[in-house]
Amino acid sequence: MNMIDVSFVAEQNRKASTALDEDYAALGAKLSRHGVDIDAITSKAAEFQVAVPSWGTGTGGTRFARFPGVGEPRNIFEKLEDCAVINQMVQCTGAVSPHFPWDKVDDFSELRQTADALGLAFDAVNSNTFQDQTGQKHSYKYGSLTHVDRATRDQAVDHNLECIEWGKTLGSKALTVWIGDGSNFAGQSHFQRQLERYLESTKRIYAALPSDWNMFLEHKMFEPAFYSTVIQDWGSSVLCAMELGDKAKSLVDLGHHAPNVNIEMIVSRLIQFKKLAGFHFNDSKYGDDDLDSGSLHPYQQFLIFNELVDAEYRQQEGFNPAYMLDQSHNVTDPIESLMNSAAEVQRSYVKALLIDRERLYGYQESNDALMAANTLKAAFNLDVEPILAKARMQKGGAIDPIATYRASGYRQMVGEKRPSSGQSGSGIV
Ligand code: PSV
Ligand code: MN
Repeated sequence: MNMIDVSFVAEQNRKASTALDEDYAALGAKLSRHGVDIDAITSKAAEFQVAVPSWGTGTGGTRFARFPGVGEPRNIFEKLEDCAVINQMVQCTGAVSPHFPWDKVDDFSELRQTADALGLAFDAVNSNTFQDQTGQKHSYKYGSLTHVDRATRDQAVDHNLECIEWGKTLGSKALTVWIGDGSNFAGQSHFQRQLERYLESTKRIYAALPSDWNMFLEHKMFEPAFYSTVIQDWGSSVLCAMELGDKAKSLVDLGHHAPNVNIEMIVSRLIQFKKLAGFHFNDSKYGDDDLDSGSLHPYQQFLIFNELVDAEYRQQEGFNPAYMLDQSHNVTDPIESLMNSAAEVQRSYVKALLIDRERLYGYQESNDALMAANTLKAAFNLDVEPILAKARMQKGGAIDPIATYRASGYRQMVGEKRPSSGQSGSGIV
């Protein structure tokens, strides 16, 4: 089922198709001079997928304020409708990652059927033991999976187990575990005992994973704990993943590192040791800003994809990362930000496909630093928009997703249908 009239999208595309054909032919001619077949790259672009976080469809906020948008989704069913619009326009976001209990429903089979009808699947399920829920017996104020109190740890483990059960019904294949556990004062927590408790809890969760599932361990340097965080970096994350077993891997959220950290190198290390779970894509200036992917550091994102495409090119064993967005949209229409971000991630992938890899290896082997750097830049500097637009159009999406979405009047329509409930399942994240 399409949320926006298919003939309307076709009509919008018709207006832009002559210009696209011209641009595509020009780029095709340029690439063919370097022995690259543009149609082959477009087919790869068309296969690319990045999942959308259900919580990203609501307007985000900071700890100071949240400024709700018009027609925000009030429950997971409405979030799915918005995700279907995003996928209809960009055609590379066919899966949604749910967060529990924000997206908890009475009937998970019904939820799966609804998603099916909208042409959507479910990506990794996310547990939430960083907030207290109404009526919850034990508070997570001082931690969850690592809490000093066994009953609190049990409650957090049980929540992860129920997430797996719900995920099974939804067709998910992974559980993402991010905890806010840590400390705010030096001396507040015993680092080693705290990590021992983490391992004890996560081993119980790991034991409940179906055989074809993975467990993604997400690290984050700080926040909400500001002195120490239990899984603060990829080192702690990968050590724990190694301790747990093959199905446990490290998930890289781009905003969860110290400023200036060489994230692409972390990615390379994780690939080498078959421990790369995947990504939460976003961008950041200062910390975990959750800005739109590629909005500030498109070159960094491209360098990450250079590593990913290199692994693909060399057919690295066990390489199968999960791609997902994890952003907070405070001042934009979340649908627009998610469409734009998905396209930006896809753009990095396509540019990385265009790196002349054999030439790059040659420069690396002959210590030609300048030409190695220029080889990367040559691909990054290409305008690959015609490839992205063509891939979208061939699959029934929009040549210009933002313009088509705006012209469709979808936001105004849901604005009338969804009066504000005054609260939202997402928001200050
Ligand atoms: C934590 O900052 C995080 O990146 C985790 O992925 C959470 O699940 C998500 O944001 C939503 O709060
Ligand atoms: Mn994240």
